[in-house]
Amino acid sequence: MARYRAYVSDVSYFSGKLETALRARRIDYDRVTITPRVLLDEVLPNTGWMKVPALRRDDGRWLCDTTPLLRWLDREHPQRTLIPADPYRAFLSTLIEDYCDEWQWRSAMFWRWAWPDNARYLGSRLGRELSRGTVHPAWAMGLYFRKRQQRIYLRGDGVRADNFAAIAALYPQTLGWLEALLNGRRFLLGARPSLVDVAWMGPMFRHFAQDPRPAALMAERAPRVWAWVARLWNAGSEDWADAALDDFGDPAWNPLFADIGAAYLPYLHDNAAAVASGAARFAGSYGGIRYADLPAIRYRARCLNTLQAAYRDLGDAVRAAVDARLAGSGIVECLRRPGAAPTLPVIDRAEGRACRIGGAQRLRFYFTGTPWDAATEDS
Ligand SMILES: N[C@@H](CCC(=O)N[C@@H](CS)C(=O)NCC(=O)O)C(=O)O
Repeated sequence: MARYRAYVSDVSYFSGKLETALRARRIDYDRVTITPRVLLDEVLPNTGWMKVPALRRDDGRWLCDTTPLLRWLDREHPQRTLIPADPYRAFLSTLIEDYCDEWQWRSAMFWRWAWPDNARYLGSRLGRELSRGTVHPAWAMGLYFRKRQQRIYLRGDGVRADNFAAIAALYPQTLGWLEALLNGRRFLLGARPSLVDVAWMGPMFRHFAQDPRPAALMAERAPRVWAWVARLWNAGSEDWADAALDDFGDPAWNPLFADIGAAYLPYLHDNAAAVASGAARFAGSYGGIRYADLPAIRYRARCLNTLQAAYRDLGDAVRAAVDARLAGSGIVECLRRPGAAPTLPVIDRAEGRACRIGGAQRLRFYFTGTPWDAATEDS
């Protein structure tokens, strides 16, 4: 029996991210693909939220939330670590990880759920996965989840007829960025995988490389990205621990940094302002796309605080190097501008928060899933 048990879904963004890291690092784990009952009876009471992935160690310790979890794993298992050892690369990698986790999410959900052919296929896969051990037929579960995901992550996440084409264009643009970065490199920072590769596997693996529509586009337009996804999934078979990492000096990083500065961080600031004011929804234009109705997400207000704290904690010389590399992108200004919800806790805890959930809440979660934010939160 392996030391860890990973609770995952075969189609999940963040499960794909965690499994890529575990495999690359040769950390053994048994896979448990979730059902509603496993989520309600095991994952939720031990982690405080009903999300995958979650990790249970053989000593009974539960871990969740891939961002702090990857750091926890690097501390716990010092061989084949993924987070760059030097603070300059580590900070830029963290910035990109946050962008991949939170800003690429809409694009990945869009390409999965916006067109009926892809959405029906994914609905049927999810239906099969989630109906195991329940009285619900797979087709009904699939239909339910397709409608639920479209309600929460398309319409509920600001997708409308007037921005549909612009949102659709984001993924092909991203393919172009990664295709350029992988020109002459096996991984995004050179000869070995690191945090930025794993972060990009969130959107790129379970969604873009495996959902039929975006996968066809990837194979056609970005064969290097297509090969890199498979290489990363197989990175456990290579010996790479000592290879040096590039320093983000390649100008091919510039369009990505430009999007973080022009779209993602301004969005995080507006989101934090909405959370601070108690608003449930807000509007804004990011990267030239107008979103008339976005949800205010508490977790992402914490993301802003986490990035700003990491920036503040850099030593002066490292911060100057970061500022120089990011000059002109708008990122540094956003990192220095105070956020509107500074008292919300940073995201630094991988240990699950055990919680007791009442019958009514269990029933609500069963039908609607946990909200975007955790059921319980650090304070
Ligand atoms: N920040 C979390 C996000 C985890 C997450 O959102 N997982 C999704 C699947 S990829 C989920 O379980 N969603 C549950 C739901 O939609 O009800 C992490 O990095 O692990």
